Amino acid sequence: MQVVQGDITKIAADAIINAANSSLLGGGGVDGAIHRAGGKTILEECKAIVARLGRCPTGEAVITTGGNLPAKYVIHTVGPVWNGGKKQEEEKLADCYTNSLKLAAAHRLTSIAFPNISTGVYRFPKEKASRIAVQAVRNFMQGSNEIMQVIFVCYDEENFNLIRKYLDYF
Ligand code: AR6
Repeated sequence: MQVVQGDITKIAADAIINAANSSLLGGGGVDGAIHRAGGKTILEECKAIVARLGRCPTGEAVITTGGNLPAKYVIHTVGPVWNGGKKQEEEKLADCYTNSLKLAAAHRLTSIAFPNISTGVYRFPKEKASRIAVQAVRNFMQGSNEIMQVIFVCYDEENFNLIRKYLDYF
């Protein structure tokens, strides 16, 4: 596991993870940036997934190609909206990381880049979210035979410092 500060749309990984919403139709934040940089094929693929499977539930993940991005694939996961912590927000956030990695493994993808899911518009406390992110990725790696390179791509310095702290800590 590694951490960098920067823009995830510039990362040439096998897959980058998108912090989407259940509609999979795009939005602001990292979702908006990925759709803008990746072009319309990503949105078309998302619409086809919703037509087939319905909206994407919180904590789950789906995969599309990377369109015009340097990444080969985009894994779209829906983070929980923070509502005080009594609505299974922590479990759902861990599910986002675990289910994204399961999907990546199923597609034989080995380099994966994550943003700080739910820590923007969805208001998840950054400290808690960083601990959950690092623990969920570590648990997945320890429990599977997959050899994966996971990079946390933090847009802001606060998240960068927190992820760095938890990478050292665990
Ligand atoms: N690269 C990496 N990280 C980024 C980038 C980027 N280009 N841009 C923003 N971030 P948010 P959420 C960081 O709000 O909280 C959307 O409208 C940002 O600093 O993008 O999961 C969706 O459609 C923050 O730390 O996602 C949903 O409706 C982190 O990405 C809703 O927002 C996540 O912030 C999802 O909310």
